[in-house]
Amino acid sequence: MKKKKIIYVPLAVDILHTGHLNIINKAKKYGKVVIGLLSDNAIAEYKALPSLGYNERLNIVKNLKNVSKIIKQDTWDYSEVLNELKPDYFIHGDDWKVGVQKKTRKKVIELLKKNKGKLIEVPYTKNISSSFIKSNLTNVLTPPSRTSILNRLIRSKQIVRVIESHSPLSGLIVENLKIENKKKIEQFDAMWSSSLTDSSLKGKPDNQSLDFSSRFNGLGDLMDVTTKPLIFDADNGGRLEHIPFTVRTLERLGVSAIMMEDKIGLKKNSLFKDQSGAAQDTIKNFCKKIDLIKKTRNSKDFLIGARIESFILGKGLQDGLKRAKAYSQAGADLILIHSKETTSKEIFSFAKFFKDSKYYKPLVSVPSTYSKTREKELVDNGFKIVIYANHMLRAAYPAMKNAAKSILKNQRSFELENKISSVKDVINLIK
Ligand code: SPV
Ligand code: MG
Repeated sequence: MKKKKIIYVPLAVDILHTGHLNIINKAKKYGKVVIGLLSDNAIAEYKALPSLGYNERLNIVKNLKNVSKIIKQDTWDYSEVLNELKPDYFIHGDDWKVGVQKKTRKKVIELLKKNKGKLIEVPYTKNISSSFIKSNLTNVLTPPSRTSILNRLIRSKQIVRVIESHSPLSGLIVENLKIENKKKIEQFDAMWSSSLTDSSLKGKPDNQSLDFSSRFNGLGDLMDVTTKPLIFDADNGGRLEHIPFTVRTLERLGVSAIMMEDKIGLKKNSLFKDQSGAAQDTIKNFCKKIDLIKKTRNSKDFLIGARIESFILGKGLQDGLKRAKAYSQAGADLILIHSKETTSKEIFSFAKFFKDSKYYKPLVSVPSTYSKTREKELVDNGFKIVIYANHMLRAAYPAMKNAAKSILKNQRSFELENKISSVKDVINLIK
């Protein structure tokens, strides 16, 4: 008997739509349909994480009538599956002829040729793709599903890239910005709500004079118009008695993590040279706060970040490691090791011991002063999250000042026109 032909169809299937069914039904006419279901890791390399995790998507595809087999497609490189499965046909949307996947397509064609396989390209229908449907669904992203995105990103990405957003407008930049770099799409994964930039924006010092209630109001506006996850900088968390209310509000807003630092007394920004008067909390007290958040939160996807200030206060590596172990045992989900050195030596010395310890939790870095450190080095040294903690505000401030200066100098705005956004650009951003 003639062997049935094999048709390989790589798919993400985040939102099952008629486009998928058309492809699968078309494939069925050629023979046995094998779906290469893209893993969360593979998808996250090029796009935002899918709304549904791999297992949920697997369950959906498994139940489709014309699917014979499913293979986990863990990369965008199809060499392995093409060499092993040797499909007779490979089906893909024709949108990969341009853009980042162009090279992949070329390689697939070469590999198919080797085994006398054929590529079938189906016309891409813009308004039935998952991305299109998702772009219309963003405003129904409910807090629990939004909250969980950070946890999933940590599990799916080499490094989770976070940038400060101090306003809905800066949040929209983070939401929409994508660049192509070395054949990869790069974007930010999440936002940081910084005490430093929130206070500066209100013309106040970063010493908790801006209270949580005011910050939450602004945060609500930011969460309203964006969908990416957010980490909230909660300074030292405030009074123990107030923590349950803070956690409740943050979860209700859809925030994904609270980051709390182990300092007490009148708060000073950690990047100030003079830390006199700033003291570190006892391990016991700080663990009590962690424990309280753990007991108060509704969902385990609302992550507890413990920020260690030992290096900032000159206490050194051993103190930092001792605290990391205790905070991890108390229930912290993330450990931020802070530093105001100009190189990453200090934080890497910490990571060297912590990354293989049995108390390991995903490590967070804030490279404000050691800004020469590249993300790749952070990954190689065991870091999972990078927070660019103040850069959107620092970029806006000189831009605004220079614009105002130019008008004062020229007594008209004409000289500025090619240095600032057109009104049309701003209108187009907010649609
Ligand atoms: C912030 O952004 O407010 C932070 C980070 O807490 S740092 O300014 O480095 O202390
Ligand atoms: Mg802060």
